[in-house]
Amino acid sequence: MTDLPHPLLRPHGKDRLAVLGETPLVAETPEDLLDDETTPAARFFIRNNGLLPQPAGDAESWTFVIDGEVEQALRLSVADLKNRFETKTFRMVLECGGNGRSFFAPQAEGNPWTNGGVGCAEWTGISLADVLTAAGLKASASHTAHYGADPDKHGDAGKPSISRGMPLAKALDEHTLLAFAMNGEALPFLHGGPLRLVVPGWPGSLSQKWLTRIWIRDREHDGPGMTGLSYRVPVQPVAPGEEVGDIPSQILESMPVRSIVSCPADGAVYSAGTRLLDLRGAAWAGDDGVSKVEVTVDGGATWIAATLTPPRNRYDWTRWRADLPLASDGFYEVHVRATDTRGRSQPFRAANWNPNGYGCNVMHRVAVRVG
Ligand SMILES: Nc1nc2c(c(=O)[nH]1)N[C@H]1C(S)=C(S)[C@@H](COP(=O)(O)O)O[C@H]1N2
Ligand SMILES: [Mo]
Repeated sequence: MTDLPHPLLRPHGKDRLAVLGETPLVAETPEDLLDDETTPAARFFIRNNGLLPQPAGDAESWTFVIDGEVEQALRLSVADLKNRFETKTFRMVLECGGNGRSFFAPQAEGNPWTNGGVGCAEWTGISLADVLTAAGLKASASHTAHYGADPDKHGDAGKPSISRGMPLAKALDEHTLLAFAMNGEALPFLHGGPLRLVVPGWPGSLSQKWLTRIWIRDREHDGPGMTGLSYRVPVQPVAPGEEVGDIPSQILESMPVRSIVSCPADGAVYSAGTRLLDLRGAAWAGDDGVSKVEVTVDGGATWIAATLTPPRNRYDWTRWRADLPLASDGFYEVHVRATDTRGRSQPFRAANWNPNGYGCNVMHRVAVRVG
């Protein structure tokens, strides 16, 4: 890891993210760059499945349609959204469904995310629910299907790079936003500006960027990213590396509980005689809340409870800090684990291996040296 941003990221004003793929452009945020309470756009991870679309000339006149199982199809511009609906701002976690994938053994298919396919930004926009109400849902409406302006990875503008969808219940959650601003600024192009969906707590792939269409369907959507092994996990545990063959699979919905240490960075060195470490980080848990965060320096023999900052709103992450007393100089391995409001925590070793490597929430580890 160098200190300079990657040449492909510099034009977008990005900090030193780790590039996992150049075409499509994919980059994750090192854990120690997730030390801000609100992740700045410059430090927010990037995940593209296709090429970048043409940037919009005028953001206010960007339009998208809502059609399908609605009483009245609507075509709305960003200006229409701002004028006709109530604007809301929530700070919410967006996390790639494959975050943590690189910790699976054997290596699962796909981008080798460590812990940095995640960020927590303030998103401003309109509740999708309000626009669906304006269009009027037919009794047959059951799922959404999302489309964006980006061409697929071969440059074919006729083929969606990705097109996912969700059950109506998730679409009607007021936190599911049609977002046009991030951290108080117009939504950056790289993050889907002028308009994107933000579907917090579920795989980031639902949060369609450069949004052009929401098709309301009478069944689960079957676009690219919905079928085969995409965003699906086997309904029963499989052996690591096993061919899943005919084992049925289910779509990944709420993301599992996860936590990171954002300070110190892995490999940090403290001066001899340091007897107290100030540890801090973040924790989040899909649709659920975080009930506790704990750290250990003895491989789990003893745990120290962290102090939590309450989230601002549902889907916000929980920032934590912990004072770690040290008996002597030496080498310390810190592991952090969070527990969600349903009592589920994180494993020391990646569990629930699946072919495309979703939902790995193994504990984050940082090693530090004192003296
Ligand atoms: N149009 C479009 N939207 C998209 C994608 C994409 O490739 N094209 N990638 C999805 C995935 S897999 C993720 S994890 C998030 C990443 O959002 P970000 O790049 O703003 O971090 O966008 C989602 N929305
Ligand atoms: Mo993703």
